[in-house]
Amino acid sequence: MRLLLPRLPALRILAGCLLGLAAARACEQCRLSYFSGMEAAPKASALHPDAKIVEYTLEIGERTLSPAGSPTRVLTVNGGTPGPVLRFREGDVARITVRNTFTDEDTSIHWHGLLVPNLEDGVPGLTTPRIAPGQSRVFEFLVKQNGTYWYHSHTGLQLQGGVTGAIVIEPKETVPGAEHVDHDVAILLSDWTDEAPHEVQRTLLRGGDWYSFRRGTAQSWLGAYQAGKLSDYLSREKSLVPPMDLSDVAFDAFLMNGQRSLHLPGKPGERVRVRLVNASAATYFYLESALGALRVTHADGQAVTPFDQRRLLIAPAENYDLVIRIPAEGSWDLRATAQDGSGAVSAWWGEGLAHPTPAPPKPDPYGMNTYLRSILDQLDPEPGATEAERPLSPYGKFRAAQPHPVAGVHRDLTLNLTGDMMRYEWTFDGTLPADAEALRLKAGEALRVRLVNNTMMHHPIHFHGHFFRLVDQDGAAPATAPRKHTLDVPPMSVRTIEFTADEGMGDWLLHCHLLYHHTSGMMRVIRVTGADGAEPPHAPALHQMQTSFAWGEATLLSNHALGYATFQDGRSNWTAVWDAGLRRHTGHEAELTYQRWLSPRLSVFAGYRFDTMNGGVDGLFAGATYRLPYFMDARLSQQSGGETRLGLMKSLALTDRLGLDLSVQHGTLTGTATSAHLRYLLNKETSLVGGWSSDFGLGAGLTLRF
Ligand SMILES: [Cu+2]
Repeated sequence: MRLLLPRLPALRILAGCLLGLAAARACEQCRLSYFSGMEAAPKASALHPDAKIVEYTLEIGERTLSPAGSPTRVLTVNGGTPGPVLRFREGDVARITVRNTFTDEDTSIHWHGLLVPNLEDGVPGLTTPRIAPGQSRVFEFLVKQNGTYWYHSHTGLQLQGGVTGAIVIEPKETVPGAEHVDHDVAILLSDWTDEAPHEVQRTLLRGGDWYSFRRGTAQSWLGAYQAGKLSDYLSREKSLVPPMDLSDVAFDAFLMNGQRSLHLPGKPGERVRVRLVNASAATYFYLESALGALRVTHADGQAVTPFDQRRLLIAPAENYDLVIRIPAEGSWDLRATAQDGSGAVSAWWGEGLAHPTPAPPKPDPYGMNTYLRSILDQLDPEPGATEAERPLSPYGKFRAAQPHPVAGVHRDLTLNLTGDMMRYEWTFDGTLPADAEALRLKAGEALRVRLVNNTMMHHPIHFHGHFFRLVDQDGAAPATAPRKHTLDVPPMSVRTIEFTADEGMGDWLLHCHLLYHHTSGMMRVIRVTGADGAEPPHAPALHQMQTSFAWGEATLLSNHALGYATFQDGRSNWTAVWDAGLRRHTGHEAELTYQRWLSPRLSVFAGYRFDTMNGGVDGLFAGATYRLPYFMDARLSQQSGGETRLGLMKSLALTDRLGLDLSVQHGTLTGTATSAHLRYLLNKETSLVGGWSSDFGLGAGLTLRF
């Protein structure tokens, strides 16, 4: 066993990690010299000397504010969230100074939906130098489009913290036939949590049902039984399909322009252009108004032939322009309701009697099959089909006001949207960004991408620096297909997009705009080479995100104390577990392990065990875990000294608060041990526990999560 040690996967992987780290450092160095070379090249103001220069300064910092009602740390742009609306006219040169006033955090700003040179795209480390604390960077680019867009930090989770704002670009000339409006207002939708965003991500990674419990969408045996869906619940568990979720996180408030309710100016009979941007980190909204169907004039900044939609689904990072008319009497709202039904926020126009918009029907947590069927029906609608109760994005109604043919050589690519809900890992093609090759495309080449969503969640996919257009089901792409920067791909369905790599050489990011999916790995770099295949003047780099987190749990019962602590980095976990009797002669057992996940179902591990229970001995061990149907976990290990152990574990959600943990384990030297414990969720950190184990007997106590 001792001789085997250097061959243990743990050590080999550790060595690989260290080499990888060195390579990444070297790569960062070459990227820095590339950046300094690029910064020296002529800027937009020199290239377009006749253009008007419009300047802004954005100061990124932090303040104590109360977005959800109680004081908390908020990340701000010029002292508030959202930041100022940046207004331009098509043809201007934008010169924006971004100043980082944080004491210990980098920052960045990405211009979402704007066609800018690669260096100005704002993805730190990938396209643009990161902005260190106390430093500034001046962005300069030609504004070569019009419409509504937005900006946000692309560093870590700063978008969730509040670093965002709207961009409004007027057309160069008045558009013939454009609807006249009396007011023009930008509304930024966001989701707010008083928890630190880093803590949200840690909570998602550690697993458990805390957020779905808070949203009231947690599934359980009792809930399924009461809904008459027990057989659906069991067949889902049997085939290891995670519960469908319309959201991952539970939020404390939904906001419009940082407020829980907005009152906007306007007189009876006036018309208002509403520029809605979904700047939330993780929330899809249904937009609806008591005034009647919404008149949609632009999607993702692009003019569409105006159409009406009663309930408009807006994905994170998408934006729509609407035109509303203020009625003669009363106060009317435009309501944005979180798709999961967990909250809403409204903007109001007019004075007098309030006319609130009724809430859309709440989703049924057990209605997964109905929802999936409704998605299929909507993607392939019967002629004359009416708007669904819970509609998808109205892409079928989009007709671009101006045709935009995609030219160039076509290449086809399929990108699978993949996820491991249990470990909260979201990816493309099941590959983490660090292990993925950049997708290569020659300048001028057109790529058609089939986005195949193999998960039970919606994903809003955003491509940097380019517009793409939606190709319909049969692959035909009429020139009136809308151009978009962000596209919702519903659960278990396919959407196809195409675009031409015509915005310059360089690395461009393609990612899911659910922030916690993006940070967990649902991103890919598209590397545009020269038309002749010449490489960009820098080595491929990564848009790096924090991948390491730690958490644990300690349970103190009247008869024994047990728990674990783990440090996770990507697909690796370093874990300590312990279980010790509190009465005499009951012994203890502890393990230190390195575990590596090979697939969502399979992991291998190796470690050292300290064991004084049931004739156990100390020694090295190695083994594997495998997830069986019904989310039952099997664990097989072989220890030096001859102990072979097989364990089976299963957790049952009896109600949304009450769980039952069952385990049985057999060791060739230590015999059979069984246990059954009930857990009652008190709050995020604490549960009451009570039960029986063959090693320690009956006991009750408390679990603390940290
Ligand atoms: Cu996603």
